[in-house]
Amino acid sequence: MRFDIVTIFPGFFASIFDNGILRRALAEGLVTVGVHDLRVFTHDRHRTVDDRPFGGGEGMVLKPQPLAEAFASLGIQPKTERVKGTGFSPDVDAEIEPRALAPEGNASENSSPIPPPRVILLSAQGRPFTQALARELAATERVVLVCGRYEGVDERINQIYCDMELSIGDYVLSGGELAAAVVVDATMRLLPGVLGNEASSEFESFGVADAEIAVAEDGVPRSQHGAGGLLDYPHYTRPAEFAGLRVPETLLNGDHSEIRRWRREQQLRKTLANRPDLLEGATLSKEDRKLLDAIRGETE
Ligand code: 6GU
Repeated sequence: MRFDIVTIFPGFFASIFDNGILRRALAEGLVTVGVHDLRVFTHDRHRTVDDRPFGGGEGMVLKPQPLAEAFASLGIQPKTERVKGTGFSPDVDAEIEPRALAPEGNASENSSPIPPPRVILLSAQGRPFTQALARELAATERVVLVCGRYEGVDERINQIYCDMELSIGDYVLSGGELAAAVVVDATMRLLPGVLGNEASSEFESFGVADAEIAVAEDGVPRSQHGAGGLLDYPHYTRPAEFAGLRVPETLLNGDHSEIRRWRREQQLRKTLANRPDLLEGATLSKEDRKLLDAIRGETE
């Protein structure tokens, strides 16, 4: 999978891609990221990327021309000219800063139809980014992320090129860079082989709910959180006693069905306390509902 990020702060991403799971995935060629400096596509002495808003008001707006040229250099056509199955021209690599690039792994040079890239504008006005959407993107060959800045991006860019406008939450960031990093992280960790500890066959169909893939071979549910799911249960590691607090006895006993029940109850408790809104969309068994009623009764 390949991400292309268009930004006026290319340096922002260095530390993000230089650490942890992302670094390993890049080094192993499981994913490729190109970071593209929008100022490269300006032609004036001051490398101007923004201008004042028509109609007046605060702040500056990203000009359409540098963005249009950035798209062209990436082989991204206007939506109306994208032909299904043709994808993008693979010779875009010449335009990409080598620093941000992993070695080309399985570049798609075969003749099979390449799905068209998803072009995403990151802005506080976007639809919410969710685990379900991360799964959708993980099944996409190529994702282009456009980082908004200032007061916004000329709306014609959104109209002409962008398949979707995404927000990472109900707060205002000073730019889309942090959001782009969030989208890349959440998406690439779902790619087969990236986390290293799951059988890739489990991930062949990305449409499955987290709950369905969350049971490990020993029958103990794995850590999980996702769309349609509950919040995760609490985790403990050694020592069994720390600062006078003992790890719950259930986790020390090795009774897997008891552990499963304990974790499910903790998930219900945590979700009820922190995200009661998730309970409406969650798949709950009869036992779950009974437990929930009991937990609700405790606090009254
Ligand atoms: Cl994607 N951009 C900005 N500027 N603010 C945000 C956001 C994105 N998502 C939440 N707030």
